[in-house]
Amino acid sequence: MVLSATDKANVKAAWGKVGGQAGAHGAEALERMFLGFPTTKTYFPHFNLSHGSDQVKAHGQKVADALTKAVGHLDDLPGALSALSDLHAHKLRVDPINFKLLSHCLLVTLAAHHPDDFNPSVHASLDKFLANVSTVLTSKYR
Ligand code: HNI
Repeated sequence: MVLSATDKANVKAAWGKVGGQAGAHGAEALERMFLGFPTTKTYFPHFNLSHGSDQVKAHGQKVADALTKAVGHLDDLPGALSALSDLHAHKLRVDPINFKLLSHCLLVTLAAHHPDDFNPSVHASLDKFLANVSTVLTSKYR
C-alpha cells in the first residue's frame, strides 16, 4: 500500500499536531488495546497493566518514539524500522493480527484528542501509514 504525497503530508501534519503528547497517546492506545482486546495482554505478562502504570507509560513512549522515527522516514520504513522488525519477528513473535488492534486503538486515541484535525482524509492516511508500519514489523516472520 503506497502512501501518496497527500498521505505523507497528512501523516506529517497530524503527527506534528501530536507533538509532545505522543508518549501519552501511545500509553492510552496501549490501555485501550489491553481493555478492548484482552488477549493482547498475553504478550506482556511481565508488565503491570493497571491504569496509569509506569510500565505502560514507558512503553507508550517507546511506541510513540518508533512512530516518530517512522514519520521521519516515510520513504524508507523498512530501513527505519529494521531493528524493530527483527525484534517483533524473531524474538517477540507477536501474532500479526494484533497489529491491526493496536493500529485501531492508536487511531481512536488520535481521533479522541484531535477531533478537529481528524477528518476523513487524515483518517485514511493515518490508517495507511499504520498498516505500512505493521507490514514492516511483521515482514520477517517467515
Ligand atoms: Ni511492540 C517492544 C514498537 C506493535 C508487543 N514495540 C516494542 C518496542 C517498540 C515497539 C519501540 C521497544 C523495543 C526496544 O525496547 O528496543 N510495537 C511497536 C510499534 C508497533 C508495535 C511501533 C505497531 C505500531 N508490539 C506491537 C503489538 C504487540 C507488541 C501489536 C502485541 C500485542 N512490543 C511488544 C512487546 C514488546 C514490544 C511484548 C517488549 C516489551 C518489553 O519491554 O518487554
